[in-house]
Amino acid sequence: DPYAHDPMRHPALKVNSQRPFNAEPPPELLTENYITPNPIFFTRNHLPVPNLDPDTYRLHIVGPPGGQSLSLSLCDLYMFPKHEVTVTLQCAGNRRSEMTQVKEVRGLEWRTGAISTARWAGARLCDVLAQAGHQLSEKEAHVCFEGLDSDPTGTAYGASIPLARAMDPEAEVLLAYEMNGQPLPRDHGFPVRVVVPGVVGARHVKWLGRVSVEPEESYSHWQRRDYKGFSPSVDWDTVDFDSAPSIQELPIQSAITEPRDGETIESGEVIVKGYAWSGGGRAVIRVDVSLDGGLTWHAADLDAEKQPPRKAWAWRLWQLQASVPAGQKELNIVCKAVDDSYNVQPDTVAPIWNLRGVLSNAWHRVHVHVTS
Ligand code: MTE
Ligand code: MO
Repeated sequence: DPYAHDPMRHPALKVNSQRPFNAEPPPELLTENYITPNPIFFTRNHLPVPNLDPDTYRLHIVGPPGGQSLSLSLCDLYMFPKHEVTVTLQCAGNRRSEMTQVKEVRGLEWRTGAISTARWAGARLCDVLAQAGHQLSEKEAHVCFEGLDSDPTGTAYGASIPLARAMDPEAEVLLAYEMNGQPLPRDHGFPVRVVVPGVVGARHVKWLGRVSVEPEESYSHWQRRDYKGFSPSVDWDTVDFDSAPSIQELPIQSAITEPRDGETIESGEVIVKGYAWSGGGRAVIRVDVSLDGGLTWHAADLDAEKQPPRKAWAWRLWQLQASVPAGQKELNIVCKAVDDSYNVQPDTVAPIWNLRGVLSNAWHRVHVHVTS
């Protein structure tokens, strides 16, 4: 059993698949803290978790022609300036289960919890690439990452990002060795993972083994044959994966975490809670909440966390306190967020349905019963 040496997991996690391990925190735990505690941070593994020895671990950085390849130990990596940044990581498949309700899709049935936030620390990728002699001048280039997890044929998890993002110090791409002040937990990439602020989870390669600069995107399955969006009319017989760009920055997203769908609440007052986040460093400027299915709207209170302009890498938690008139039998609670480019979420799922169930960001709806 290649999964026999997987780590222990927190019992509160909702498991979507045991082997490989995929799990999300229950919604009310997810928004209890701005920073997600490591043990309940959602986990998305495609393969068994590798068991890596930090003393013999080496990160291979392929140098440019005429440059210098590097083989970095953990101690070598600690010698680079340590950079810290709070980043929300979201899987492209977050909220896929809502797409399944429209029509069958292929993928794990994530609810609203394939998203979490941590304070990451490590070396900046741009500093490490510069040390190897890489420069931004390489046109149309991509930085390819390979994990040390692999399938029975020896194929490793891989992904890539554009070199321009990797080399931009303001993009804050990290080779992270700490998560919330602790060494990375094994499920989250121990000892080193990539963190690409504002970009889909799939590019944040865990158990990082190799970094190279290439003229083309990574040839990995997950870069080329997965994590792409298509029209609702495209099916598995007609899909042409080469016709769509790989997902990098994610669209505006929000979801309600409390109350739960189907819950019974008391009349008088309701507190609605949730999260909102947008890709590419775009800040969330507003979250609208409706209690009547979208006829009328209230602006939710956003948390007071700082959102640096163009570098709003982390989510905003929000809440709305509203009165529920006596006699009201039910509430159709809806939320939708707006980012600082005034991007909005689509109102329904069907027009954004796609065969892989990615990019599911329609208005989130929760139905509750009211007792008096
Ligand atoms: N890196 C490796 N090496 N193997 C993987 O399976 N999964 C990716 C990414 N990096 C993956 C990986 C995907 S799809 C996501 S969403 C994130 O890791 C999840 O990171 P997490 O498990 O720390 O939440
Ligand atoms: Mo993912």
